[in-house]
Amino acid sequence: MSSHRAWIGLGSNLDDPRRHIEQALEELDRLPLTRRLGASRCYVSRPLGPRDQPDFINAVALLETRLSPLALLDQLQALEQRHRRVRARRWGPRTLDLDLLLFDDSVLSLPRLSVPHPELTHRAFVVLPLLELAPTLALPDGLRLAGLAEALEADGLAPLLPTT
Ligand code: ROI
Repeated sequence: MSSHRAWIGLGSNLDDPRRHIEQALEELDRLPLTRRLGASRCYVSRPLGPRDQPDFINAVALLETRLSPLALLDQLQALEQRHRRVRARRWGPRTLDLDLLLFDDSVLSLPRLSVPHPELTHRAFVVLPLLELAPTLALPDGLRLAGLAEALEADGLAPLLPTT
């Protein structure tokens, strides 16, 4: 079975968000047939969508996995459930959101899964953590993420200082 590189976006804005993100980063490393190769810092970001909700903590992780994209998606959704994710309303607050952002250079358009993540290029809280980990990263169509960063920078995003 060949191994793949998968980029995961993490987000949380409920119930001690930083703890959810840090715990999820460890859990990603324990998924079957998977190890975590890296993670960005945690960033605090203003909510996109409805503004009457707490700020988010966002981060990005790079995995090496021998799971297929859909098997990985199943694992990510099970992990979200273990954090008692509740989908009270569309674009509302959540304890843990895990998005499969990129999977090798795959382009997938399946009922359950679109890769690259369709909103990826519009979201500073995804693009800037990705660039922190991989400054030369490009999308399957060749678009370099570094070229997007400037337009997104005014977006209310700041890295958190590490806790000791
Ligand atoms: N806003 C921010 N800043 N970060 C997120 O992870 C995030 N996730 C979402 C919505 C509600 C769209 N807004 C977000 O799903």
